[in-house]
Amino acid sequence: MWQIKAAAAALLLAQPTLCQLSRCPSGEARLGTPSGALYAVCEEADFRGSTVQSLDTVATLADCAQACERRPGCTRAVYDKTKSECHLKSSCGMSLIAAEPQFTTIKWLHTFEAGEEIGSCVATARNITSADGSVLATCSSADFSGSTRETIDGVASLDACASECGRSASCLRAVYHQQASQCLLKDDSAELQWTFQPGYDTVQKISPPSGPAPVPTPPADPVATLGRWSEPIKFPIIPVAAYMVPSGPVATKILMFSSWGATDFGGAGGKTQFASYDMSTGAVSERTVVNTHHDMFCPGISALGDGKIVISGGSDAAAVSIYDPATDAFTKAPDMVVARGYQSSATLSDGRVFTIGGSYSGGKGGKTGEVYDPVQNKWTLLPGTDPKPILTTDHEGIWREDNHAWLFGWRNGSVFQAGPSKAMNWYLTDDEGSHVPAGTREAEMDQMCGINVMYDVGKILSAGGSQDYTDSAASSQAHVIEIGNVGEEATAITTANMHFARGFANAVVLPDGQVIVTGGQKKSLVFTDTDSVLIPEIWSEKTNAWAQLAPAAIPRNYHSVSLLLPDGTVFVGGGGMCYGQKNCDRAKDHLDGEIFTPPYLFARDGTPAARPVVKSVSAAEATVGTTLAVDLEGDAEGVSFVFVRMGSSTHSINSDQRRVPLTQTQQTGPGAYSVTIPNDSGVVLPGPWYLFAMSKDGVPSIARTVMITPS
Ligand SMILES: *[C@@H]1O[C@H](CO)[C@@H](O)[C@H](O)[C@H]1NC(C)=O
Ligand SMILES: *[C@@H]1O[C@H](CO)[C@@H](O)[C@H](O)[C@H]1NC(C)=O
Ligand SMILES: *[C@@H]1O[C@H](CO)[C@@H](O)[C@H](O)[C@H]1NC(C)=O
Ligand SMILES: [Cu+2]
Repeated sequence: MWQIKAAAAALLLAQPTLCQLSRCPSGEARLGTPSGALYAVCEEADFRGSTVQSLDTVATLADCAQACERRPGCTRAVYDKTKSECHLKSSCGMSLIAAEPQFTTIKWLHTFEAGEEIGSCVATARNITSADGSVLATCSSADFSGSTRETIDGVASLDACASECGRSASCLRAVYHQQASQCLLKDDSAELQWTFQPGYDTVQKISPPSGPAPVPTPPADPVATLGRWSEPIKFPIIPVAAYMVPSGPVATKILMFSSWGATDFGGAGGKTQFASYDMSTGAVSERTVVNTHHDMFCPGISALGDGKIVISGGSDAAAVSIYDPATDAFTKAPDMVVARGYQSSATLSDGRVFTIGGSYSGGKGGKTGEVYDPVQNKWTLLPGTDPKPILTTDHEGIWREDNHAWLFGWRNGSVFQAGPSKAMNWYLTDDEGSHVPAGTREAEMDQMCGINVMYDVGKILSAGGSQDYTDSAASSQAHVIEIGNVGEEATAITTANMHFARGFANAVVLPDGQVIVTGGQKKSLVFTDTDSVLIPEIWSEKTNAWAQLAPAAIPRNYHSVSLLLPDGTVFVGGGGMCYGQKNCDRAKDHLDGEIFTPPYLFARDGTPAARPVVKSVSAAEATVGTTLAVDLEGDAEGVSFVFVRMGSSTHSINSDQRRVPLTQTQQTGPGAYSVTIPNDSGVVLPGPWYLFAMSKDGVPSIARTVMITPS
């Protein structure tokens, strides 16, 4: 017996070290292709996970990158230089591991468009020593946009253009235009912009160094503009829904759930598979919640003023479960008056929870609103909250038309419904309840499963979605919706379109007010990964524009989630759950997540940005209108503060998150601030909030948890 064990142990020891890596140990290098695709390169590493295509006689790593670029959906590959093989990897079940020296991994980072500014050479770079002895660095597929001092015609090659610049003492930079055989000696101006431009090559004199430094600002590391993704994190279930566990002083745990099965749903299963992820330790655990007899697939989720989470309806359509973060336990609440699935719910200014719609489950049509009062532990139907005004038009009918309303709790117990219907409405929850039209979003279509988030007080960004729930081309349209007094018309103004149409995408508001949209597909088609958009986009009110970020590794479409984490990063996970569907393809089940570190957490050179550090907050619980004393490390001048409500996410709905800048702030000493919470429970809703300190450069601290109790 002992001998067998020893033999097994020896065998294990003999395995090559396959240790999983969270990032490249040797430091990532960059590799660009002539058509503008930029890859991160890691030496002596491999991707564990299935290979979708192996190519042999691939001469160089650059050829391997181009092979990946040509294959739709390829974002990662491994090059084996001893065998000259290129292995294109599938996006499922990948992890970065240490490997023998002959293996090199490449990971797609970005594809530059013509005219887009570059911080380092994307395609081939080499050094040329010109006839007069000066050394010039060349970069292909690049241009310096900016004024030209002299145009020399009839120049046969890039090398000849380099010689022209080399022998002119005043030339620091030049551009070679291949088609026109022209060498353009550029003005020595700091305004020159280095851009990606096929058909052009640039030269820059690097010696003798003459005059001012050739490049006006040091090149930015791509992570400083694109952000960076973690390696995928595996879970025992598909995170179809997820929420932050409100705990203090800093939240560390995400709870996520699927249905009665880890990857399977159908019928009323009477239980739910949960998993948790602890960010502080990386620990993943698994549990089955049976005591509430509730299959929580497709529910409404809302946080209460004491941090408990109300999960209502879904596959067991009348059932309600309440999660208590203090005990990590679930209890059964009374059934809803109306059974529902795919309704959404919103916390109200007085601490109650409103829900409406949800014909997917528990019978079709007539899904009038109702409220849950946590004090009385009771649901009350509001007969005056007719769901008809929120209906979309869907080729599958009412079953889909009252799903996933975009609900925002507001002043005086009201709820603003911003979509997905073009019609917007106010729902009032006093007495029998009532509703008031709030205007129309001028949109090309209803935006079912579009994103919607209150990124500032009374300001909502919405985007994407599709006319019909499924089998429907998605929209790239985006709106800024502003609300004021309860019952008044809202204004909805179109902002820039996203670069990609997206159905089933997710959105997170960052503490600086920018919104990151991840995932989604160009045509909404449930349980598929066709036309997936791997590239996230970030929107800012200041620029009114969207910028593309580093692509994720894994498609995140129907049944995916996103959450803002207390360290200012973004958790994205899930997608799939096709059990029982026609042509169910299990390759589309994503039992994993990824964490995105946005550009604001990087300095220009790619190192971590300096964050303010919160040492203490005077209270872990507060009511609106009160003042918190916040102590920061060091002198910490010019710091501002912001509240972001902790999120819950499923089916592109996150009615818990919202951002409120804390403008009544005073510095009271070195690193000491007094921060007053706006005295408005319709804005600062009851429930768990992240308190972020923001440096004057816009870098967030790690957030402290502050529970806003109903006043
Ligand atoms: C060109 O020369 C510079 C300065 O010696 C060096 O840093 C750089 O790596 C060289 N580039 C290439 C592509 O060889
Ligand atoms: C709140 O709503 C009730 C009923 O609609 C109304 O009577 C009351 O004046 C409102 N209060 C405020 C502060 O708007
Ligand atoms: C907040 O406003 C309410 C009335 O709207 C008022 O009664 C209360 O005193 C205010 N609280 C603070 C701290 O200003
Ligand atoms: Cu669903």
